[in-house]
Amino acid sequence: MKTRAAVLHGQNEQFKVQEVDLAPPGPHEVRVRLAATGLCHSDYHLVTGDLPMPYPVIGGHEGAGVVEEIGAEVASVEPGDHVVLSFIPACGHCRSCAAGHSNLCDLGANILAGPQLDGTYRFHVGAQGAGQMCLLGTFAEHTVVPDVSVVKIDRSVPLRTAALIGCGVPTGYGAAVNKAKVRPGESVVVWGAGGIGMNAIQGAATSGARVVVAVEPDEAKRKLAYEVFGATHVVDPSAVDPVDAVREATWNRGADVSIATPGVLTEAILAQALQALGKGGRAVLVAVPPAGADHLPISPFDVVMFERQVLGTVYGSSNPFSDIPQLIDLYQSGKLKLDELVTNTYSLDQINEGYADMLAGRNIRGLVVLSDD
Ligand code: CXF
Ligand code: ZN
Repeated sequence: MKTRAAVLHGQNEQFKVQEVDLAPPGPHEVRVRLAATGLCHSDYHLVTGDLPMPYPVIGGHEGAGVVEEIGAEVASVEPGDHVVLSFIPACGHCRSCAAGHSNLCDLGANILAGPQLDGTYRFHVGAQGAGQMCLLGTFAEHTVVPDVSVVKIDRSVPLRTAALIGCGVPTGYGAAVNKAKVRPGESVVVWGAGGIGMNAIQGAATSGARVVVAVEPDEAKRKLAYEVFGATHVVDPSAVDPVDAVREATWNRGADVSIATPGVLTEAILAQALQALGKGGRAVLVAVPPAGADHLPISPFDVVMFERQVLGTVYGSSNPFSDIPQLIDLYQSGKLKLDELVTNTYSLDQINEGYADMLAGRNIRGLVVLSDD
């Protein structure tokens, strides 16, 4: 079939919205009509090359939609089912999945390769195969993805809201809840209050953190972090030294937990996130480091003598098949804020405008609406 997609043809180019060919789903694959997709910074890393993928590539890895067709041997969903797309597939059987760490599923090794799991392309631009970001390619009206990348959800959830649970929400919320395991009374600092950081803030707040410091240069984001998502302190790092501000907010102890979520994990922010730690503090690194970054600016002596920990997390250390439905339950019971994350909506044709807004700091999450579902 023909569909429309935002295709990236080369480094530092814009997404080109164009008609593309989409092959039918193969065995263990499903075709999804997408309702909406979020504009995550990671797709912009495809533009800069911080995340290397072969071009052409269909961007997008945060989306939700309706299953239209299933390939052979698909048993988990049927046409008409509503699904959130998981940016890491979860096979359920590999050692990581079996141990309850599906975010580390062995199939995750393929998410930046381009083609589907069998090595062939579902999307073609003319005669050329086009890869799919994270096997998904949600910057498209329709896509074909592995069945282990779709999580069935209840039809009562608006799909535009559910799309956010594909990446930003579990990544940020899970960084606080699953990886840092924030405990009541702890002090948490979150670096960046964008699509990931705002969810880390709400994860820390709902876990009972006594202090939640949001370090964010943009005033509108600071205001939302404080008024809506549960930050107790907000800091403009262009006006004051954020490490000093964290010490002040924590009775000079430093943070128990420091979560780094900026669009790009620069060495300067990374150094501040580590310096803000108190004794026994846990730093949780979420953001994608720039290509070539190869060391952590923390003294091994401090790691030993103050028992500081530096932890990485991907997908908020979530298990998509259990955590995505659980996040939806939390949203439906009023315990998780999602609608407030969407700052602007766009059509697919406006996708480059959406990224310009993100880069200018105007978006928490920009959402591209792809259908009326
Ligand atoms: C990223 C992590 C690196 C691969 C692509 C997705 N996470 C969230 O955006
Ligand atoms: Zn993402």
